[in-house]
Amino acid sequence: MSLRKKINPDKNDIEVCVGDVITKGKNSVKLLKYIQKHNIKSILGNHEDKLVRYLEHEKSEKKNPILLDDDERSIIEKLDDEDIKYLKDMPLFLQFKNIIVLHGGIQNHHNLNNLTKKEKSKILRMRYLDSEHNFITYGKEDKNSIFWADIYDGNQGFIIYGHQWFKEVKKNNHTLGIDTGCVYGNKLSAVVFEEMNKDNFTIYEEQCHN
Ligand SMILES: [Mn+2]
Repeated sequence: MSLRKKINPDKNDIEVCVGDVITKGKNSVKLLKYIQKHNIKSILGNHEDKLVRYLEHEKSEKKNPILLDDDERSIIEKLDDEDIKYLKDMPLFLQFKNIIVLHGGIQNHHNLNNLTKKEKSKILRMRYLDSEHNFITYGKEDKNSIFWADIYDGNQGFIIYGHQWFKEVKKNNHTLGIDTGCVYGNKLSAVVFEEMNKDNFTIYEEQCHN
């Protein structure tokens, strides 16, 4: 809320979160209601994806294969139909002219308009690639691993992403990583584009406390 105060968006602005708006603090449901109330969009993060998949499995008679932690369970209990619809409607990515917002990352051979189920799952979770540019699962990276944005060639557009946090906004030629670890006591960051021009942006930041 204090970061939005600094930015002072007007009603013609489009506000977009980079996903994982829930399970990253004590006020997940409050935040979910806040962004709906203020007409803020969010693309899908892996944390929303997990809850949405859990809810899908709940419709079946079979035992739910997705295990929730205490926080996730308490969130699910508090969601109303509108919250669930908002979560289920979160898109994998949003595109504004040449600017694309997605959660994790992409590889140079990905085509955002023609993705397999497996590729969609990777886009939500991508961090590091190995020396042959293969996806590495979380925790398996080593000193030879390559962060996806460091080799992305821009063929799908200029990408704004979250998922991996950095002390400062991570700037590459064709990407901006704007998760700056608010929940870990660092700061919350936003990038504001003028006229949807990828070369005309300002970064706003708010130090997080506690
Ligand atoms: Mn994530």
